[in-house]
Amino acid sequence: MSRTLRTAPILAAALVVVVGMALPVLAQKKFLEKVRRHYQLDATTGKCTLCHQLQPKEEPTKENLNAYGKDLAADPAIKPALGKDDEHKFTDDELAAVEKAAVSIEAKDSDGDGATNKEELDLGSFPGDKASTPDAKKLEEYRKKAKK
Ligand SMILES: [Ca+2]
Repeated sequence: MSRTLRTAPILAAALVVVVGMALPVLAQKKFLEKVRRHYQLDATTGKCTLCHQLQPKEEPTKENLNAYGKDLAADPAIKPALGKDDEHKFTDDELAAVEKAAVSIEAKDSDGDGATNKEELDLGSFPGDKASTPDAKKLEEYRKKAKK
């Protein structure tokens, strides 16, 4: 085997890594981090599909936001953080705007499944997916506690 043939797969792999890093699709990863920390989300809901409706291998973009992602993007509080495509350039204020928008839509039921966004985030279901709802009993207990 020639030297060129042996190094080709390595070069190809390196190229995939470089191209992968350059894609703007991860621009809003910092948004997710912010929301994940605020609600102390675990790996179940603290991921891209919190705000995006994704087909297998599909990357999160502003075109495939789910109901919760759309409400978040439409909230006036998030404005300062929108329109940037480099996650490294978000200021603390801009990221605080994302958190503010998330809090501002807490009482909404984005996916229309009967549980508010906050209830879903606190109970570990997806606020943007109608098929994902909090356990009825847990939701009842949660609401009783919230009233106290
Ligand atoms: Ca809901």
